[in-house]
Parts: sequence; structure tokens; C-alpha cells
Amino acid sequence: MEEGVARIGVSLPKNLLDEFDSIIKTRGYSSRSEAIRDAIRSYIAEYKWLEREKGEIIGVVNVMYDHHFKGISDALTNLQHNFYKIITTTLHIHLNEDMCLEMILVRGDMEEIKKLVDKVSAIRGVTGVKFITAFKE
Ligand code: NI
Repeated sequence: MEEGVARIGVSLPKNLLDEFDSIIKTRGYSSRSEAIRDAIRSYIAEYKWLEREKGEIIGVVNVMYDHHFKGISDALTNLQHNFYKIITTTLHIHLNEDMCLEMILVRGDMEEIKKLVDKVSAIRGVTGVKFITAFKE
């Protein structure tokens, strides 16, 4: 053992433990301790990630819209030029005859990315916006 092991005792509601055990069984954990270690690691990673709201983030802004909507293509292009410093690239997928999905890959300060998400959401004709962050250590 490199860092030593501490033993802890934890009290849990029975139904919470049952649910946890059922999940770890499905996921194939060999022991409950191993699963709890992983759960604690994810909890810490998630917390650190949220704390980093002002730091550099890599992610994708997914934008859904009907390309027939008057002026929408220009509005999206103009907005993306205004944010060229944080936009790495954009993928455009023609979903069907009407709908488009634009996947805007972003890398930059979280505050700037939030501004982009807000502005893209405000464009008339945009029917859905979803921002997904990618992990970066
Ligand atoms: Ni399209």
C-alpha cells in the first residue's frame, strides 16, 4: 500500500444501500469497498469540476433549429464570429429536410462559454440548446 488504508464505518438507510448494491452488482464490482472508493472518487471529481466554473473548459454546445426560420443561419454565423476566440470548430448536421443540429466545440473560459450559451439560446428559432462539458485534468 502506497498511502495506507483507513477503515470507516458508515450508517446508511437500508433502501439506499440496497439500491447501491444492486447497481454495483450490475456493474460487476468484486467488492462493495471497491465500489464505494470509486463513488467517492467521482464525488470529488465532480465537486472539483464545478468549482472550476471560472477556469478553462472544453465542451460542446449543441444547437437545434429549423433552417427555414428567417434569418437564423445569419444570426448563428454572426454570433459564432463574435465568439471566435473560444470556438474551436463547428459541426453542422442536417437532421432531416427541416431541422439542423449545430455542434459548436468550445475551449475557453467558462464565463465566456456561458455568455455564448445564453446568446445562442436567445436567437429566435432555436428550439433547443444543450451544453456538455468534457473532462480535462
Ligand atoms: Ni442543416
